[in-house]
Amino acid sequence: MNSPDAAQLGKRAEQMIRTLAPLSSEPDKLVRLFLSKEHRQAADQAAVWMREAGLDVTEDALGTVRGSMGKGPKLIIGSHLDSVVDGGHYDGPLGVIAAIIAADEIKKRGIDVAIDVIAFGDEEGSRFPSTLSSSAALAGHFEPHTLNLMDAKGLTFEQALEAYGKNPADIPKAAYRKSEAAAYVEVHIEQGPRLEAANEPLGVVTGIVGQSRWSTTVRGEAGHAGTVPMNMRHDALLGAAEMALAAEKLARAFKDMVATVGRIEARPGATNIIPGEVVFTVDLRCMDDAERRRAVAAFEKEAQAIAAARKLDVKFQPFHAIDATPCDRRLQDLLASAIADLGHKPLRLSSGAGHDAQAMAKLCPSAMMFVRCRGGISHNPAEFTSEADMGAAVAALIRFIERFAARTN
Ligand code: HGY
Ligand code: MN
Ligand code: MN
Repeated sequence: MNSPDAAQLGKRAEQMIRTLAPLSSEPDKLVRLFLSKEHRQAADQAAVWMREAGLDVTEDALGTVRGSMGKGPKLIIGSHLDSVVDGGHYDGPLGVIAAIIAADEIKKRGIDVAIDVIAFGDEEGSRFPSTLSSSAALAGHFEPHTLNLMDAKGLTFEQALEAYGKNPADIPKAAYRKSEAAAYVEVHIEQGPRLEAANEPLGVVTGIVGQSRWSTTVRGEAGHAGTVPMNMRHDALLGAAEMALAAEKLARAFKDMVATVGRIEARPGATNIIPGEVVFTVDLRCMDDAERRRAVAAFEKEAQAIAAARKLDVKFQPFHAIDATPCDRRLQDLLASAIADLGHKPLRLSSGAGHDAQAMAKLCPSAMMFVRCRGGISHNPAEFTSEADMGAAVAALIRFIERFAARTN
């Protein structure tokens, strides 16, 4: 039986992407939140594909689906099924689908290697203000306070788990022992423009950016929009706006730093009321952790000065911080050799996006393969990766597994 070529692998991947695409809580945009009905449907579909590939399928206390083959320390390959609100169809699912197809092919070729294929459910943190919770559980560092986090409807993480049919007391059982995990590899769209600019379909990730995320609450004084003179106002929104611009200015001043105010809410939120309270989020990223921490401190100082000048009150509520994570050098080189075996030039590049590989790196050597995406667009319904590039990625992953197996057998 001859093995499928990259074009056939890409066609199969695209069919699977299309199968998952409609699993969304909204009819006209992709919204697939952790522990939602749509997560359940996507997890069930991934389990069907894993079984069809001959894998033994289990599901852990966070809803992570695991398809296993072989005995001994596992080569863990996976990514996430959850999406951002109004996201694209490749961010996450491509990595799960590539792992399933590759495991299927490896099994068919009779190559002796122990693999766990993983479909995580909470990488984006779109429902609860936590990210990477399911991969953190697998890597043995799930933080119990996560259980008390609330979603937009006031449901706690713990209540949502129970509604999904899980017992939070079982979370520790999801963790691998270090001796059970040989390595973790993740295939993911680049979500940036560098592979396209280099006219290369695949790249090897050298490291994943460090992140700090917090919410900032600015309190002033609500008042009548028509009767309070400008010089007597304590307008929380204008204070927040000045702080948002300060975050931008900071990021521009530091090398390789980005800062984003992605969400802002003015209360009470009426046209004719001066906002008395504003809450906004900041997402600040940098490959240099010391610089990132310096920038967070500088922002807080600047925000307090702005608040003092406007007679406002300001509070900061950090909710996510993760250090920059270098990818394992040997796995990088093995990925680069596999990509080169297919005749492509393996570009090495860092990731400005966070990934489950960051959480898994605390368990075992971890690495990532990037796949070109059109215009580098992601977290946007226009996100797109061609069948040809997906085929190249799956073929390179299969080649990587063959090299990995040869190295360890
Ligand atoms: O936000 C990120 O970096 C990732 O897409 N969750
Ligand atoms: Mn994402
Ligand atoms: Mn992702």
